[in-house]
Amino acid sequence: MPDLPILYSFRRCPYAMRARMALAASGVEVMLREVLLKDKPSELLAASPKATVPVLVLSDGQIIEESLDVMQWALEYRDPLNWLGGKALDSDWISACDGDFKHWLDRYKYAERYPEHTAEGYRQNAEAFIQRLENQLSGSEWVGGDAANAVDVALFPFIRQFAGVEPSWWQQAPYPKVSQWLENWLNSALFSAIMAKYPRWESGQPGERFPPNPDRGAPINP
Ligand SMILES: N[C@@H](CCC(=O)N[C@@H](CS)C(=O)NCC(=O)O)C(=O)O
Repeated sequence: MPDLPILYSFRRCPYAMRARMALAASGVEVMLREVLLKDKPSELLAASPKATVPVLVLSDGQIIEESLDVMQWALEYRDPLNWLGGKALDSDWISACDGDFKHWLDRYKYAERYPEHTAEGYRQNAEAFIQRLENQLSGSEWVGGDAANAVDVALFPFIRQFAGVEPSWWQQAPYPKVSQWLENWLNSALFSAIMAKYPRWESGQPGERFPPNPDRGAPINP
């Protein structure tokens, strides 16, 4: 077996999802090690003391420990869908998503941990970003323009999380364009491929090949 990069990942983590999507789209194979955030393996902590996922360990020992950097690395390696076009990963959309939007999303999702305000209040703050996205998607099918690119991919797992907090509210929320955009991603073969379930990684094991079926995981437009 070739010396593949190792990806420490957690299936439901939105940062890990965006990284897995870029890896799968690029067609690069890695050994995925599914971890539990509550009980991280010492190998992950040794590779990356900041202890967040995703972390990619390259065969030369280089550590890539930010999801956007994993995306950049994968897409620089191979970018068949031209997701990096126009320096997509430098987009203000991503900094707004990972900054303010994520801040309010966490409070909306775990409102009981932040009793100063109601879940609805947190949701309304998060909706400022969703409304901007709705306006953007009223002018083009994808955030990145006429075709999906890395900006769309980077945002998608977080919008999915937002929509999933109160699905019945989301279904009637006034964001038809965002809703359609989200459905496109949710129904994509690429998303199914990256959400394949893996057993928890056990120390001493190499990990599982990812994507699970490269023919499905490789270049698939949403
Ligand atoms: N800036 C990091 C954030 C990654 C992150 O916060 N991941 C979460 C899981 S979604 C994590 O690992 N948290 C550590 C923990 O829960 O212990 C990135 O983009 O990769």
